[in-house]
Amino acid sequence: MSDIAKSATPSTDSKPLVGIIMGSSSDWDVMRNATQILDEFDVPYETRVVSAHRMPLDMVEYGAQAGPRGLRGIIAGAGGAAHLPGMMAALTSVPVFGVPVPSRYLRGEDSLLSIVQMPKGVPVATFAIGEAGAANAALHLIACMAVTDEPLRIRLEAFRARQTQAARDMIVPPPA
Ligand code: RP5
Repeated sequence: MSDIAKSATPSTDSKPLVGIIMGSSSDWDVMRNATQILDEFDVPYETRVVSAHRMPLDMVEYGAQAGPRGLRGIIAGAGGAAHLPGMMAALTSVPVFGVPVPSRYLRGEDSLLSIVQMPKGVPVATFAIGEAGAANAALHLIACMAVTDEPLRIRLEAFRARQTQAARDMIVPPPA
């Protein structure tokens, strides 16, 4: 195992199928929304800070190892001049799901535009700014995996059915 893999935190003893990386530990409050979804679906993952500008060589190693280590997808969150998702997509053919993290001054609009505006040829699937984006990145990765994983597809359908029922049960105004 490489050093970069050793320094990632696995969610379980199982081999991680998903890498959740972020530019800083300050991104965790947003990115943990992706981990919560993967936990709910029992999809093993690892979490790791991989800063594109503070540790570029580690980022290169992580990208180079992602495929050989068996990762099926990488959820990458970053804020500001958010180049981590795009650089990761450049380093591996493992699909990259980008999460724009809200920034201090531009509320994450800078992060969103940095991640979504990839030039033709190296795509990053880009999600909403913040918590919803992190959760949806995990749900979309699960949907991709579920195409060839019937038990996972059944769990995803059940998740959606529960969500539908919860919306039908809503009343307004909400109870105090
Ligand atoms: C980016 O810079 C990180 O993804 C984070 O969103 C932002 C600020 O990082 P810190 O200064 O809080 O470490 O690289």
